[in-house]
Amino acid sequence: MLKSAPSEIGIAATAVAFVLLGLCSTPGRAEPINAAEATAPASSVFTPAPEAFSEERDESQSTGSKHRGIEVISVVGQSPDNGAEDWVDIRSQNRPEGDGAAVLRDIPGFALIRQGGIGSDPVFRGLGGSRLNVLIDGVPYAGACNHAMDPPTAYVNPGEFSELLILRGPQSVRNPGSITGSVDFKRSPVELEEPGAQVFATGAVGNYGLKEFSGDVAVGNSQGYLRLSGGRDRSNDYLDGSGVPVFSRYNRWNGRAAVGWTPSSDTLLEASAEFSDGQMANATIHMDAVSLDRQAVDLRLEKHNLDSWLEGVELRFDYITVDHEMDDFTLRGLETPSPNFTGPLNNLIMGQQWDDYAGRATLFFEPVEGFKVETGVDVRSTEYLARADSGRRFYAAGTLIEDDPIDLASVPQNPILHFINAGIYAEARYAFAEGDQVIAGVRYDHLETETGTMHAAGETSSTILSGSNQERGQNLWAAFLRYEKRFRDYPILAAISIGHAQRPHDYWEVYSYDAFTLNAERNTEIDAALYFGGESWTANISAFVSQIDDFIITYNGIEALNVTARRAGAEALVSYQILPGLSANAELSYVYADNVTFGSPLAQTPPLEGAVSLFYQREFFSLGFETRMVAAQDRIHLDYGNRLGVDTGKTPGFVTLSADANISPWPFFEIGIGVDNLLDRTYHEHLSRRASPVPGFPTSLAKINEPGRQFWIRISVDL
Ligand SMILES: [Cu+2]
Repeated sequence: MLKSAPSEIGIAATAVAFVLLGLCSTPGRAEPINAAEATAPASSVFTPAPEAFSEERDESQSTGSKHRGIEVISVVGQSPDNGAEDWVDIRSQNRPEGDGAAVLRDIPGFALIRQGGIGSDPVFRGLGGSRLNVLIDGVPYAGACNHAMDPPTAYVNPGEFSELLILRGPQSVRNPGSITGSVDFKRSPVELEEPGAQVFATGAVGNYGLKEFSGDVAVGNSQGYLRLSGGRDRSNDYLDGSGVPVFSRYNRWNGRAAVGWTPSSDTLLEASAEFSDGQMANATIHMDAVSLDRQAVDLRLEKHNLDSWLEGVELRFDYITVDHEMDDFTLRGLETPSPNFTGPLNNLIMGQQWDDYAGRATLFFEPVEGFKVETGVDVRSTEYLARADSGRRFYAAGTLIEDDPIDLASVPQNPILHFINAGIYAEARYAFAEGDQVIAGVRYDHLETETGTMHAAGETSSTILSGSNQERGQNLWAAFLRYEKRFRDYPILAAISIGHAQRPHDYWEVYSYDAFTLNAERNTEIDAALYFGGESWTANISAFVSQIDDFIITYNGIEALNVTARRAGAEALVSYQILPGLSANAELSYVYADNVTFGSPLAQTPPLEGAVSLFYQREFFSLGFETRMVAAQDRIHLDYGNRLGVDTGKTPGFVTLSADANISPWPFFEIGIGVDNLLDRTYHEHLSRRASPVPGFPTSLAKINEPGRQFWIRISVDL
């Protein structure tokens, strides 16, 4: 309907002109104000202060500005703690949620690698997998599938989480191996002074049979609570912009129960259990996820305000087990032989189990005012087991004469890999002048890797991997130093840091790429960030340069090797309040990366990307409009990549449009309607995985095309 190029260019040009008009008309209009006094108008997608964020949430949300569906929140006016940590309000996202990766997609610097309708791999500044630490409410997550069908974000049902903490680069040592940074999906704390309830529920429907529901209910009083949360999502196969179906159907559910005891306002003892499962069609390999059966237990004790010098103590224990199965017949159906067919038809099922035990103890000190220390120890045991079975049906002239059915349950689990990691760290921050602080940390980990007998191709081959039946101990270090300055006469917060982090081989590299002997990656990175919060203008700009020694790359899908990588890049988000209630936002992110060892571009680097959006809000009504512009990527290294994907060719650029409208007649209720890919463009992301043939689906696709035009409606209730 709206498929003609002129209309697309016209709309995009109007949006760009709108922003440029704003850029040109008010040079230097942002009159310097005292940073401490900058409140509501000082806005950015991110806020750097978690404590202030929770307490001042209502005020900071009233800025009336959104970018790509995420609430724009005051930054410079917040409390000076934790300056370079970025916080995002997940609950402000007024669109279908998908999983955790879909939340990250809208944040500058993040890209997704799609493999179907859900379960995309998040990538930050071109690096994903275990180079991006993903935590779910403080618990580090990995995944069970050796094809990475279940990245950590696949275990996030966004409706249950309220905030997202983003750390760029190796700027924290709370967790090991933060090569490109970390993200932590946080649940909202239960705060019930009087007997009562906290309720958040959301539901969305959309094209392609999309149905989502999630809820989070806590009942209790000042002494404790019971919290129940969970959700259910499903979708049929989507169509790309040309109407071609992409094998991408999924359904999944999760449920969690938590009991909390809060005998005082600074004490929390909580126990929780979570269950989830799902099925996901996968358009990138010859199998689909048919089971992702997870059970998780979390126990935590938090006690704060203990003493004048000992601020608090936190103890955590976590257990996660995932039983994953993937096969080539449940979702795509058994192959039907032609009437005269004679011969065998084979089927395959693979199972992988991931068992994770993690414990940590953290102490918080404030020996003198302005000097805060956090120190902790953590131990984590991660074990993988695998098995596979094949079935065979033999036909003579189209008639089944022999059937050897699949029976995975009768195949014993093979313990293939066991990691045990013990770490100790300390982070300290010293505020030596109003708003100025130095933050530093150091961390040491000892990792033991023990392998069993690992067979190639996920236990389907008799070939034994060279890394089998071995033991290896590695000592790994991380450290960083950051300086933050809040200017007194200008609403500016600036930060610069140098950091180092080391990451050993992960499960996927050891098992799928036989990379047991590879060296650990060592990233040394300089990061800079600048937040500006004027009356009309706000900006959030971050940049980095990095060298990664012994960076692990893959070749041709079977081999992995260490190289030297150099990267530099930046993300910028600029927002301008054109009129009361009307704001424009512009965003840009870029990474330039080289494989120094090969003298080539670093494979799997995302292209230059920008977005321009307009947001209008009047009383209980709001409208948003966005243009996303992605440049072509011709800096490739053919057949090289990482465990998530390889470069298969250059990718053209594209432009997509989306729009949404929201009505919130009462503060606790919101209904939104929207359309993504408004012009029904056919396109794929550069980091898309290679498409795999699926019976009954067009075989012409080389890469996984993104969904075509999709309408959606979403209702949310927050009591
Ligand atoms: Cu799998």
